[in-house]
Amino acid sequence: MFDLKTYIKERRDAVDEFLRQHFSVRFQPEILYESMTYSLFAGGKRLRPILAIASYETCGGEYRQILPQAAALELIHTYSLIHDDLPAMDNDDIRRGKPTNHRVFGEAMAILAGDALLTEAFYIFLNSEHFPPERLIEACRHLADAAGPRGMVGGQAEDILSEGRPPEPDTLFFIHTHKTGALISASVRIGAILADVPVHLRDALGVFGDKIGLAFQIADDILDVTGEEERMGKKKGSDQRKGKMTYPSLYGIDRSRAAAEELVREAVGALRVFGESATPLVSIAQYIIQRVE
Ligand code: GRG
Repeated sequence: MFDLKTYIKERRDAVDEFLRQHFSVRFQPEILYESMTYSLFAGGKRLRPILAIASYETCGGEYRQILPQAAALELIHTYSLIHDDLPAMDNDDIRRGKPTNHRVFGEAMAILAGDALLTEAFYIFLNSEHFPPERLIEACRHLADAAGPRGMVGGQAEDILSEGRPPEPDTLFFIHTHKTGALISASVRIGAILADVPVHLRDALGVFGDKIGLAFQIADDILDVTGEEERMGKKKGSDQRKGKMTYPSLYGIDRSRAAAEELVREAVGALRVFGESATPLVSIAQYIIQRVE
């Protein structure tokens, strides 16, 4: 019987071990190193690396081979959280249950820690001998596209521009699919690209990634209204305080929940072609809408 908890723990430990190994070599200035590793090892779920690994395994790969690329995704995610918490953006004091990076290291160092995590991610991603260069470049191009202006940064920009405006379906969809969905979807796609599966299988995983990316952010919107602060490691109600466009603000909690569930059903449907080998991805998709943190 497949056990999601054990599956996640094993892969999460492997990603953490890779990251610890990589950051065992300290660098100067010491404070930059401390600032980067403070947020990186603050207790994130490692969802994006685990998705890349699960996608790669669904395509028949051995997960240790993709650890550098999976770890790189976590660096990009962590950079985005550090910058998102800055006073000029969401101005948050608590993240992952701890004071935010700029509250500990100051704004300048938090900005630089984010910049450094973003660039180091590409160093780690490409500094791997397991995959043929052309495959690695294709996956890396995909990652850059998802993290940059046509992906996460574009979504974050629209999120900030939309603060205080009445919620509106197209803008809300744009924000969620770009700000959060793009990197989640890219994590799944990168697993498929590196495993070098035929286009129809890649496309199936692409559909899965797009749908769970949006479902994840809808679940996050719902948690911001209904979640337990202690388990989430942050204050709830912040979306409403900041006048953010969210699914609950436009559709209410029940319709938002139904939308997330429908997206996960469609996502799981797209994986039928893989049969049993997609079991971990299917379980992760279901966990995404049931999670409490
Ligand atoms: C600053 C360029 C830039 C982008 C920021 C990801 C993002 C874009 C903002 C984060 C704002 C936010 C809290 C969004 C909600 C969904 C989300 C991405 C939550 C954090 O991801 P988890 O739950 O966090 O995977 P952990 O801590 O487990 O890694």
